[in-house]
Amino acid sequence: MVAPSAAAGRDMAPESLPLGIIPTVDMSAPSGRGELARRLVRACAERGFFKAVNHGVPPRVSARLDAATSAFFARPAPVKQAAGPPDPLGYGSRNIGANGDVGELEYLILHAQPAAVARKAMVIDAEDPSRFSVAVNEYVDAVRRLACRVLDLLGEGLGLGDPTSLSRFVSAVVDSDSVLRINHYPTSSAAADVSAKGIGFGEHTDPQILSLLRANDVDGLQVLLPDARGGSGGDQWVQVPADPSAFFINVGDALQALTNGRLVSIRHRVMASTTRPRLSTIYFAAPPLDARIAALPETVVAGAARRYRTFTWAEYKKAMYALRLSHNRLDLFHAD
Ligand code: GA4
Repeated sequence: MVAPSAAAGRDMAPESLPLGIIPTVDMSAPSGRGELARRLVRACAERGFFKAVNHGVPPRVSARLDAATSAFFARPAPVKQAAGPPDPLGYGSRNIGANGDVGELEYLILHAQPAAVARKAMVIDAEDPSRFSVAVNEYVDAVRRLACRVLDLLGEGLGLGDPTSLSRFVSAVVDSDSVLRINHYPTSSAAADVSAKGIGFGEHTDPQILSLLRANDVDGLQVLLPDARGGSGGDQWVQVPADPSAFFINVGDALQALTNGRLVSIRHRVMASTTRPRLSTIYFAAPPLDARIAALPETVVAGAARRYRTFTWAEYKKAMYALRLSHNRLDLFHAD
């Protein structure tokens, strides 16, 4: 990787600065909204992800959720199991999905919708369910706002006639199919399970529109960067250094389809740490079940073909639950 030099930084417009392997985007837009929109498009087109700083999600909202979820993971196993099995939402341990994928973690997947959260909260925090619901709902409101802001900026940067065309897929509260996933990777002794080979969560792309991940200060997230040198060295797994104050935001399969492949859904995985537990929280911004996913006309470059056939989010989910974690499921939706 070639780091941008200070001299280059002084003379160049921010959008033409080298992206760096892990593009960092200051969401407070010190160089103006247009620059921010262009930089986000570049990051999502060339890398499929970026690190968002000054993102506007209040630290106390994140801290309150982390306290609630850490308290849950500290409960005895039978109490946690009462919030499972993950069918597909709920508490789960080691098993990921229904098709044999296994990871070194326990997790909680919640439908990010107040009525669903309230139902689960009765099992998760029977003593004071509203304590849990309030923490989750506040967090979901804040990250949904951030997701919509990013999508509006991407809409602007992509030159969409209606720049809100993307955020409208994920802004609904009641019809939302968005999910909140909290992953707890316990300390693992490498000797304890040699078969796991250090994989905390196996490689995959996220199926939804946009994923917003925040984690504690324990490394583990890795992204697969396409070989920039044209095939000589192959794709490379790159470690994303932890930063609890930032959000790591990635493009999902549905956003790749909506932009005809202009924005790319990146493959990523989590390697388990052997020394300290990792806690991560991911908001998967998804469309309503009946939403039709088709390339927005402005993203289909003149003369180019549509890469994917139109599908509904419900159809895509059916395929995703039928396949293994690492499957390249968008391949099934290629236009003929
Ligand atoms: C990957 C992204 C999210 O964690 C998730 C996962 C889901 C699950 O754990 O139930 C899936 C996986 C994810 C895609 C393929 C299927 C479904 C596990 C699996 C093997 C919650 C999601 O939406 O898709």
